[in-house]
Amino acid sequence: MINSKEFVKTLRKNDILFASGIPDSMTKDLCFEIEKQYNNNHVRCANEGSAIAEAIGFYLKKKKLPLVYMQNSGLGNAINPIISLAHKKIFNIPLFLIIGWRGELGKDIKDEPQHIKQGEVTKNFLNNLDIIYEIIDAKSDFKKKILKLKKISLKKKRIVALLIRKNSFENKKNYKTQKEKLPTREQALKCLVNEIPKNSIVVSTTGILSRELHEINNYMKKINNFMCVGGMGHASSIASGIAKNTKKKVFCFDGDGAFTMHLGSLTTTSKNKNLVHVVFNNGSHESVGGQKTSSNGLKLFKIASTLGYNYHFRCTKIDDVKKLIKLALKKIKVTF
Ligand SMILES: Cc1ncc(C[n+]2csc(CCOP(=O)(O)OP(=O)(O)O)c2C)c(N)n1
Repeated sequence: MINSKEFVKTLRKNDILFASGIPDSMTKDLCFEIEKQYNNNHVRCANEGSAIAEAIGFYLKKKKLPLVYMQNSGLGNAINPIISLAHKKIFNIPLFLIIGWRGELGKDIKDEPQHIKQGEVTKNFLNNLDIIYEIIDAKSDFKKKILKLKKISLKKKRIVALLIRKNSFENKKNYKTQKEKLPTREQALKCLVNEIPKNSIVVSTTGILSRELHEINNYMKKINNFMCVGGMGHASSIASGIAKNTKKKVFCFDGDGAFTMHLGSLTTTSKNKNLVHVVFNNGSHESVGGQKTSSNGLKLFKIASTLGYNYHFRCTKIDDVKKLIKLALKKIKVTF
């Protein structure tokens, strides 16, 4: 397996001195190492499109090759600035991408349904985008591949990528970013499910939250749940689409990373009087390793208020979760 420290050192030795991205579970150790070694030259982004844009900005000013890391599910967000800006037929901006290849199926490799189609089309995506790529696995000579791609990228001003297979990197560390002593997400979920009416519609976010909620609902048999297993950041808009077509209260259980990913959509979700939007703010992308979110430290309820939510509360204790969800159930305006 590849040692992340060595890998990032190699990137830096190759004069790749800026990094931006969104973390991925397959490369979690690598993502932490990038944060550590790039330090002030690393930007935690809201979504993969912004990560590409930050890198474009870096290149415009420094004329040096930037690094952008993401999971292949993030390619959807990244494609717009890639194909409409950085591509060789427009501004010809060299970028070095690292892409975690979820959904690559093989003899011994399985993955979740939301990754399968994406995994199948990832190589075609890269080909169609004219991105020159190399595949990395646990045994790859990564130093050679990084050097080769760097040379091509700078010489031809091309976007290049390393497509990372499952189990290529050592993923050894168990990180915790949460400072406050908060209840667990599972405790808070149980409390919410307990308090809301039977058959409530709940749209839940991408990652472990949906899995936990699914398990809770398996024995409580209480809610009508749509799990937004892919399309990270769109759970609240799906809830909004449902809320417009029912008089019942509709709940969205969101993560802070997902909430931040398409934050602008709050300007439309906040227009539903019957929406109750709950964000589990652990300051991190916990489902993929616990890397800090770009919104870490911000007061999300204030953002929600500015973007149109009439009632907005923050709570840190289970008793308050209980009190506030009871209150939210009585409100006839949009609640965060
Ligand atoms: C577009 C996209 N980018 C990245 C991912 C990988 N991913 C899955 S869950 C997750 C973290 C979500 O973080 P947050 O919303 O804060 O919830 P938490 O994991 O902390 O519960 C990420 C980055 C993805 N599924 N889709």
